[in-house]
Amino acid sequence: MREGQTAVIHRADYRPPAFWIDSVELCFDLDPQKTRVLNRMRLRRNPSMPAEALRLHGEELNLARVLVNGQGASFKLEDSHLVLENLPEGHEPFDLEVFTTCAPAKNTKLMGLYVSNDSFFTQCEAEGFRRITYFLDRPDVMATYSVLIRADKAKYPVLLSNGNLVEQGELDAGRHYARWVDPHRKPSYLFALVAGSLVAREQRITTRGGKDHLLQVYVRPGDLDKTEHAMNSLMASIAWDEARFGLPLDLERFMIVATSDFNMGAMENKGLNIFNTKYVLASQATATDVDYANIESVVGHEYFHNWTGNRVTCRDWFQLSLKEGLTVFRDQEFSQDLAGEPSARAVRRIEDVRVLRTAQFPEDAGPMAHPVRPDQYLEINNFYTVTIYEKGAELVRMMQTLVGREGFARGMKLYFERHDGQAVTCDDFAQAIADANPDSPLARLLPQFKRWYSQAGTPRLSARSRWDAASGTYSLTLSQSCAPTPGQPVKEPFVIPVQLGLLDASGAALSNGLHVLTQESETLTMSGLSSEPVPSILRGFSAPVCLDYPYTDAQLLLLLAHDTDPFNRWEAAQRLALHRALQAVRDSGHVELDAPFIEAMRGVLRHPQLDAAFKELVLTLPSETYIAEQLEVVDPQRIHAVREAMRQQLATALRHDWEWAYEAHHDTGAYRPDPRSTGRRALAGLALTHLCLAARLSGDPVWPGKTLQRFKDAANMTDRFNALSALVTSGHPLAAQALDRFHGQFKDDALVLDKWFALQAGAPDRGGNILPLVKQLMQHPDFNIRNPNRARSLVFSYCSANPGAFHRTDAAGYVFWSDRVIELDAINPQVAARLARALDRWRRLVEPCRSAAREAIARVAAKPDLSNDVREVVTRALA
Ligand code: 0A1
Ligand code: ZN
Repeated sequence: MREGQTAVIHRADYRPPAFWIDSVELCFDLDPQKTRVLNRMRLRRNPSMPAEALRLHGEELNLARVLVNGQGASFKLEDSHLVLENLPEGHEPFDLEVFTTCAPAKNTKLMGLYVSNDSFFTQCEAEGFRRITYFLDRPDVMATYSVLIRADKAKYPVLLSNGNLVEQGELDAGRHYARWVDPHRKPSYLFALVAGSLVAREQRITTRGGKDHLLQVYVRPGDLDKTEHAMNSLMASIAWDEARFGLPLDLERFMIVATSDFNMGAMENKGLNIFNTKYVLASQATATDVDYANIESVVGHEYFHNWTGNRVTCRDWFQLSLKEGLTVFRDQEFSQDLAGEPSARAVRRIEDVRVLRTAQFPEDAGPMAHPVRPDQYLEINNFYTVTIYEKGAELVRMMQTLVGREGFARGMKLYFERHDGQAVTCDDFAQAIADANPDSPLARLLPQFKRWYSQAGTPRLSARSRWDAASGTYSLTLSQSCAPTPGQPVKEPFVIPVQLGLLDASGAALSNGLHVLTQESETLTMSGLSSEPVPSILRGFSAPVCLDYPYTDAQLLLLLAHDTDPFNRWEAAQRLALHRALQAVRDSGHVELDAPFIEAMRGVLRHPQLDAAFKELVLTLPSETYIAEQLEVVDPQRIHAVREAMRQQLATALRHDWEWAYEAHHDTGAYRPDPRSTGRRALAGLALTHLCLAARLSGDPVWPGKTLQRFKDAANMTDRFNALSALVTSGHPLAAQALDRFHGQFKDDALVLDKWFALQAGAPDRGGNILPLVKQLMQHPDFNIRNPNRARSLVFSYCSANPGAFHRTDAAGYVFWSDRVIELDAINPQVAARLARALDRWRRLVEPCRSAAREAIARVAAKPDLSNDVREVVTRALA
């Protein structure tokens, strides 16, 4: 093993720590080049563990001094550990003082203490605290923190850490200090420090219990007018968690700070959440409706972690989904509750399921497939995945389905009664939910239900029906199976809650109920029916499975027209489109959409009762990635061509309907990001795209001209960006001037520039034009690969989100990918490893793509000194 490389870590090897750290006093002298960190800890031996040496984690630190109880002590430095062997015996507490320095300005990994735009930020989850000081950097070691920060006052007027500000004042030489004390014990991954020239929006609130709190959203000067939505989202989150789960805000002060250099979305540090600016800053001029919705859910997510993650945390990182799956479930419920009406809730649900199916299902079928509670990892940063988050949330959702909404709230209450202040496991959570609902199917089936945590892979749920007209008997056989995943050749049956409805031939509802499938195969029988019913299976997407039922077009059209379950209504349309797309892909790419399909789409578009948001979802074809997932051999270019041809035909055939839709929905009045107006803007945007596509074929200049005008006159970013996107995706010549104008107008707004890069890199490929454009944009003065948002907007938008352009038969896309993975790995391994995953599904690619992709992965794998992050991804891909 090379230096810095570590071995695989196994869940089965978990051992409690040999020492506890009860309290920590940290003193920071901030300097971008050389920050001094004095760390005074109070430790004691863990009485339930045999005596052994203390091994503290540390990375890229310069060690200056170690004192035990105030005396110089002997120590060793051993592969990223500070080892102390001769510590006081017995179980009395002792003091350990460690003095180190680090170099925040050189920290391009953005883990630990780093500098962004001349301010200091920290990121400690999962293992960043060890880059700040030597520590037992593991989540089951919880301590109280007192933090003294000293820094130049002019450069860093604001000094923040977790908890309460207890003292501040002036020092010599233009420096000042602040002392923060966090009253809550916490693991090191929740530590945070911020110092810089920042301003805050403030809000004082009184919560239900009569307690006063100060809420603050810190941003760079100039961005204050973009913080209102984040603050509103925070207040809504606080109110929601009290109302739905009885969980109050337990802090006097709750702070959010935004930074434009951040590896992920945001981080739930106790009382001091640090956010990617993308999930804080919004104004109608610069942010789209999607941005507004994302801010609401990420602010909610981080706030909800205050209980699910912070008050009760994870015993070890294999339990990550304990906090992430549960907190995603909570943020999804929050967004649904805020959406209000059932149809708006359904829109949220459909959006969540779309993410699950286009991102998590492929992960679960690829080389990085892992259980929601993994058994092993090389680099924990690689496990902040859609499986841990989104599939984890589906597991929690199934538990709620099995115990009911009230039963679930009862389970949560018991979970906190039992485990507040502890570091626990996924088993502990499931046990609490089951124990609070002893008569529920969950309690009865708990050991089997927990297979969802231990077995990877997406189960396949097959349904087959039989109709006996003579006796009026209908039977439905449900069977389950799950393909092998790495290290798990055989799977045991899951507990699958199947929400099931039946419709009669006229579309009227016959029945609706929950069937809990536990066997490999079970048959349900209904008698006394006068005609063969149509099944509506897996309503609301009641389990994260792949449903296989041989629906006929007639059945799907009936469901689309009449199902009372909006999810399955949408699903029926997706299946109709998917059948046609798959047929065309198999049929050498030839598509000719049939009249019944087009009429069904017209019927939805013109429907007098359906919401605009729902129509937009129905009229959006399944993604290229989702289509690809249904195929054994994937030809991304052909899939792209088929989907584009289908879009083109929908554009032309429904041209008058799109015109009507645009005219009827585009004027949404004063900007408000509520579900109704958001849906109207989304549908108007989809209409414009189709109108520009139709014009492309007919050569008619009217709609592209109108679109350009719309782009110029738009009163908000959603409308402006939708118009720009319509011109760019239809490949219209007017796109060039619109893009220039957009750049000129927003060149000083980093988040808007990200959209500008992403739109171009994600545009439909026409004759191989996207890769040269991406390369050219890499030379643009505004491009900077060190900034994760910017790297994602250009490089990821091309490699991970534009399959038709990326999978070139000349392999140039893959060569570009391997160059970028290697380049990024030297800067920021976490971001590099995410990019490395763009080729996860290479084995399914059609030749010559398959061989070329393998070669590109092998090229990365052969590079000496790869980070653990990238090494794990490429090794698994080639295994
Ligand atoms: N816990 C955060 C996600 C997060 C994880 C790792 C990070 O840095 C490597 C940053 C954030 C969340 O779920 O929001
Ligand atoms: Zn989270």
